[in-house]
Amino acid sequence: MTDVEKLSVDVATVEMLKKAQAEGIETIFDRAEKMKPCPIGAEGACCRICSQGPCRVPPPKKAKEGEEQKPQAVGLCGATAATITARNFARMVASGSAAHNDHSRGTALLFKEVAHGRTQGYELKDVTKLKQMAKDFGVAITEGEGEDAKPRGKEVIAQELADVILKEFGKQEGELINVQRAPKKRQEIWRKEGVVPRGCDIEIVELMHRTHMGVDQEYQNIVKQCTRCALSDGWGGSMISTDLQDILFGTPVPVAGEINLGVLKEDHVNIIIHGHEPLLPEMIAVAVQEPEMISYAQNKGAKGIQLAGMCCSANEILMRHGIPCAGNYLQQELAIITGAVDAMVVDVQCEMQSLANVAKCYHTKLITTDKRARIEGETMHIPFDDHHALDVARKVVREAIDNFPNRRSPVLIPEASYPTIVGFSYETIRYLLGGSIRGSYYTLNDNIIGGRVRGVAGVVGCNNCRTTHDNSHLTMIKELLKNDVIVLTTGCSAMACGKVGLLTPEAAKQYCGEGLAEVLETVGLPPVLHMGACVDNSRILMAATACVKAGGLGNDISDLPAAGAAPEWMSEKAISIGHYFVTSGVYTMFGVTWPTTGSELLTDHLFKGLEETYGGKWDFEVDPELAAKKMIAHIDLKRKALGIDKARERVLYDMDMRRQMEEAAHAAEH
Ligand code: XCC
Repeated sequence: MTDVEKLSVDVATVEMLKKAQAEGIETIFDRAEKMKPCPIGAEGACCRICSQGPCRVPPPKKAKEGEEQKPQAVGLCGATAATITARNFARMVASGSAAHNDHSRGTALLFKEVAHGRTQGYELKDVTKLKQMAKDFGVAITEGEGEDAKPRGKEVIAQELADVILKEFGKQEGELINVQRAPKKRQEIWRKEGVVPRGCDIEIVELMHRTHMGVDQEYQNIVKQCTRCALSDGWGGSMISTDLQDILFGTPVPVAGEINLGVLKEDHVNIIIHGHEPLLPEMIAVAVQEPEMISYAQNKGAKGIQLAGMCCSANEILMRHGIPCAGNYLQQELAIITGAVDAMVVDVQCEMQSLANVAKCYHTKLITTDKRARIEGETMHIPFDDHHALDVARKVVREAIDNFPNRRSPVLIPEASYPTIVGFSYETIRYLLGGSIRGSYYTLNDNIIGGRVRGVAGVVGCNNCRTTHDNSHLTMIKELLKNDVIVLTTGCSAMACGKVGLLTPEAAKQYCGEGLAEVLETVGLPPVLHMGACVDNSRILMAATACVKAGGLGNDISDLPAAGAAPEWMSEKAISIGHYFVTSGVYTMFGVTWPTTGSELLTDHLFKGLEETYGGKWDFEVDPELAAKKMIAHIDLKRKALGIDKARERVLYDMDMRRQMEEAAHAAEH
């Protein structure tokens, strides 16, 4: 029997795994034990893009002394390991970008309907951001110019903006408009390399075409199209969806929340929303607060309705409304195993198919809501419809309430949950650092230059059942904080942090080096800033750009003392995200496993070659502490290149230490 204590560092997860074991419920952790990953596929060295294979081309065993080294095999068509692994890597980028860009298209279509007043329940909430975005996209916010200019109505601006934005998806030539937000030097690099994305869709289609049998067979050229495609995600689809969601649902500001399975309530109707798109969750959040709905729940014997999130849908409603988060990716089955979840409502991405089986063992209704994402088995489908979104939300909530009396197995909700402060949009960080009038990232830069803050790290991404749940995130982040590196986070990593209290201002003193703690305590910020969901990694790009523009730290993202990481990544989206960070100039560290080890050539190109062009590069390290140390070493290299390495030495020695050093020097002289 598996020792469940070793599977996760999260107490709630371990408690639920024990319950699962006692009740004979199989989870992803059990399946991971039974099924080992295919070693050839794991290296990216299996080609199955035509029916003559699959061809396997793993690196040959090292020859013994005196024996001749066998060459690495090629596929039946002659495709080399470099081409095969590059194609596999590329298809991960394509799928990951597709997930974000399609999410974004959905948001843009909703935005258009809201602008025309054809939806139910939605409104244009953040008009300041609407106007800012309109300016960026060349949409006039006034009628006429100069002194005679009259303001245009928000609906008119939004209607025009929606049309411009929707064109970004199908654009065939030119450049994605958001590319202009990047530092000038970065734009020049992209243009020189010919990797500026033309549209959100075309880059994905072209990448799929190029990786078809017998098309692009030069790994560097395939990676080049990966770059265009990934940039169409980060600076395209993801950034557009973040901005539009802010306009529709409000730009996040710091709000208190709570994270972990302990947020579920035994005497309440518990509804979990799980997935990525906040469109329906926003309406469910409204429906559960309606007095008729609450009294309907009370009529069924519940004290009220508890809404909680899971995965990135959770991040979306947590940071905008403070709605509690039940957990991250590896906790989805476990939430149902509490026996207290009356409905789990899913949209798209990261929903395990096994949920249907687990739900069947309890009373939980598994409700799919997106036409693109149905789950086989005893599930219910209530399709999202933006024209009647609130009615759909009410229907979902009523299903959950009706299911409350059907609870059968003993309910066990772990006590664990932790208060958090979340909602650090890029705008909020600017405001908190610089005040409302002089809002600027310069304060952060100033502290980096002065050495109190050593650098910035974005630690993001998934959980992965091939490594101890949450452990790599937390080990890496604690090591960074100890070394005065402030951490920005999104996705499941953010939740791992929340569960142990890293998202509270009080954590600064406990976990940070002296310099960072001092800065954070002055401004009252937590040491790890929760910036949102997967698509909100675009907020990190904007924050990095703002640092560059604030001055003093070079003139491109690649000059910043910064690094990125996804220590427990598992989804294809993570590869797309990683690749747009690398080619935006960031040193990016991944953990658990690396999908191109089947080709040394390709791996070298990603880990070393790209740096010459983009100033950023991929890296891979399983040990999270060592990975953090490598990130810190990279940050120090950048500090040195900026000529600010000495400042840090000065800060690190306080008066006492300096006196001792002087005394020691004096003693040595005599
Ligand atoms: Fe999914 Fe976004 Fe990964 Fe978590 S972090 S496992 S993608 S929910 Ni983006």
